[in-house]
Amino acid sequence: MAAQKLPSDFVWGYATASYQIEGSPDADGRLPSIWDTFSHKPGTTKGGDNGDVATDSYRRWKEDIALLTQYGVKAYRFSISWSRVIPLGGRNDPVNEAGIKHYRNIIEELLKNGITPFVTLYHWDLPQGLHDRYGGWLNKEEIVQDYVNYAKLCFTRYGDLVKDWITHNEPWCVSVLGYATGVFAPGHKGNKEHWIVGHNLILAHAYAVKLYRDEFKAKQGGQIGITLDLNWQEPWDNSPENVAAAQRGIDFKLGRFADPIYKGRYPESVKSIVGDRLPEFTKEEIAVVKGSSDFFGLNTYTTQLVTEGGDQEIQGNVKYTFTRPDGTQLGRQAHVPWLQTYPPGFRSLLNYVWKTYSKPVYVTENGFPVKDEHILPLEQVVHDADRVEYYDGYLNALLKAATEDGVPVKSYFAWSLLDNFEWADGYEPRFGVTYVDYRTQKRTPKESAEFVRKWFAEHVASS
Ligand code: GBH
Repeated sequence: MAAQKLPSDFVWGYATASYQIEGSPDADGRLPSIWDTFSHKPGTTKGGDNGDVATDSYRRWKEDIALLTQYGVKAYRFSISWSRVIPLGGRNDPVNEAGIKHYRNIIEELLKNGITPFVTLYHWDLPQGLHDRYGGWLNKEEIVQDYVNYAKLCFTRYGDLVKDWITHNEPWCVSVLGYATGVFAPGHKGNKEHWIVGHNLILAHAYAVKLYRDEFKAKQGGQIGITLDLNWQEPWDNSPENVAAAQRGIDFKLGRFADPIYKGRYPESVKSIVGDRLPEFTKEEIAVVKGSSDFFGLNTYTTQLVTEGGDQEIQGNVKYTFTRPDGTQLGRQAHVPWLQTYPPGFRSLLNYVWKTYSKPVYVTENGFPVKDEHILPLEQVVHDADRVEYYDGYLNALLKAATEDGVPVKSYFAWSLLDNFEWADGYEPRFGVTYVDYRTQKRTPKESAEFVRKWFAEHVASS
């Protein structure tokens, strides 16, 4: 029997995000986003790094698309910098034609090369103007209208060519890391604001989807959804407390966004712990929120072993570890402390998402930063065996979920096309299948790029 394959319409490629690759923060009328402000504040990022230059992709975008072509991809997921197309951000602020043209050029060049654009509207770079004017994501009345206005501009200007839209990337990171732990922009801390921000992100998403469905979908024929993040949470052992803890951990990380969007309500475990700090949806709002995603966009990198206990409300009062009961580690350690390679967890997660939310699953990010890659000589960096091992494991887990378990997985976007600005961790962790020399901006493919190309050539059925 021939090996099982993914269907011929399976979509694969690489993902990036505007602030992590573009640089040129002042070019052609762009104004600052909250990430410009945050990363320029001392003590916020490793080594004081910021996105001022990044991979210089605002200027080198054609070179980047040539890499995508060389890597044989079918699709490319990138995000639009809101601050380039509406520099001050708001519905009564001027739109910036130069910024609009930039993404139009990229979209046209992708299509010319047979690459399908998957466009993320919001990958964390809120125009600073909106944060200053009314508190940004904290202000429901204003931010929902301004976000919908921004989305409308994108649908209007690009929707003839773009058929796959993602409203938000990882609202958990925006709310929890931005407003609870404060390690991401805008750097707020506390246990109340992040529930408000998360709630407003859901509403902004839902009203943008409603607009797309009411005014664009029939004519443009595309789809629109949201990307949520979850690293699989596996009970540390099969004790009932730890099994329950893992589910509660999943509710706090994923369910707090996915349950309203796919089922029309917050999880009970979240409601009972958070109480009246959790905002409520009105009847009209929840009617818009429920069912507001055509697919399930999923970013995932690793698996955590979960035990009951701890006082971290943001993670549902559970504890995470990579150390198994027998003292061994779950998998290979990446450069970042939060990531170990564990393909079976990916397969479990894909099954969980499909079983729980019954939507086709688009994997929109998955990848691995090799330990110490930033200090290795280039001759060694290009032999990125640990990254190849990771993709080999995760892609075969996806294949099994799709062909043996029957999960309708529709896409796989590896993170990332290039090494890039890894937020608060600066330029040290390198997630790219392409090495970037940050002094010269020279791009060099690593072996993983060829591995991924070949894997899909062999595992997607020909049409
Ligand atoms: C994704 O975030 C992002 O979408 C992408 O931009 C990013 O470059 C990529 O993954 C790789 O990280 O403060 O304890 O949460 C993944 C979520 C958020 C996981 C930050 C690690 C840092 C540790 N990441 N988090 S913590």
